[in-house]
Amino acid sequence: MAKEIDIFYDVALKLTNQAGELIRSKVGVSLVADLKSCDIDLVTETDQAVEKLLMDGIGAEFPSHKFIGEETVASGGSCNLTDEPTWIIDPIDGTMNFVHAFPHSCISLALFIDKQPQIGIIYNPMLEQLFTARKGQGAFLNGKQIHASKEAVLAKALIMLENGTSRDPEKMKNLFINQQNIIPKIHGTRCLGSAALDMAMVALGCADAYFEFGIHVWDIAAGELLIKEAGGVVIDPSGGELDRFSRRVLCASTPQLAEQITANLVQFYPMPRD
Ligand code: LIP
Repeated sequence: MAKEIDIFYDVALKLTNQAGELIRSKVGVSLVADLKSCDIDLVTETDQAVEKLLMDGIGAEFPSHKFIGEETVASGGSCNLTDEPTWIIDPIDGTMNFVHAFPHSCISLALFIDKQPQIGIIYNPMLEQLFTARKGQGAFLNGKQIHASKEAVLAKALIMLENGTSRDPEKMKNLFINQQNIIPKIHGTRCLGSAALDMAMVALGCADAYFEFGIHVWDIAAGELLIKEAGGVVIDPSGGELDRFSRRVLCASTPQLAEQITANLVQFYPMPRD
């Protein structure tokens, strides 16, 4: 199976680079964005074209493989993970950034087999940042191994915090309460506008944690393996095991830091699940 996964990885990487060229060619072009769940949840033709390029390319090489893609699910496609080899794809994570030519968007692509992540790829084509991870083989940025920080003290933590793509009043109220609770107790927060790139910063060791209520499985699928292979933890924000379809995630450099963040969070349970 290891040899097969090598082949899956090589094909995925080739297609990701092609998709990156497509994204680069469209940056700054006056893009027409359609609205999804609200006026800050955007999708462009490039999101859809990238997802099609990846799915068509992988499907041509491996016809039995399954897919969970953000834009395919948005059009009524399946969001069901089985034991079959399944690619979980966010074609452009940070579509709002892409529309504004703010250079923090990425392709997020993960392969799951028997419901376990085997490959994680997060590629920001605007800044040429290629984050990769293979199960049991470490995490890398542009081929150089990376490691999560060893930060275990909340007061010294730099935490990635997103405003999200929802206007839901209850969700926004929870976001503001958690910001008020946690910001006075830490070094600071940063917001990239992309869940996958936030997770890449934790794997890179330049941020110590990230949490968000309201993400989707395609936002976190690649980042989960990247952080775990970099030595960090990815769990449910209440402290339990990650539930990939619950639309909740907490990532941290160490279990000790994760525990302190959990103790300071007011929990929120986005519905519906993925
Ligand atoms: C989203 C980001 C948003 C973040 C969400 C998701 P999308 O990506 O734009 O900042 O909070 O978790 O990652 O919807 O543009 O692919």
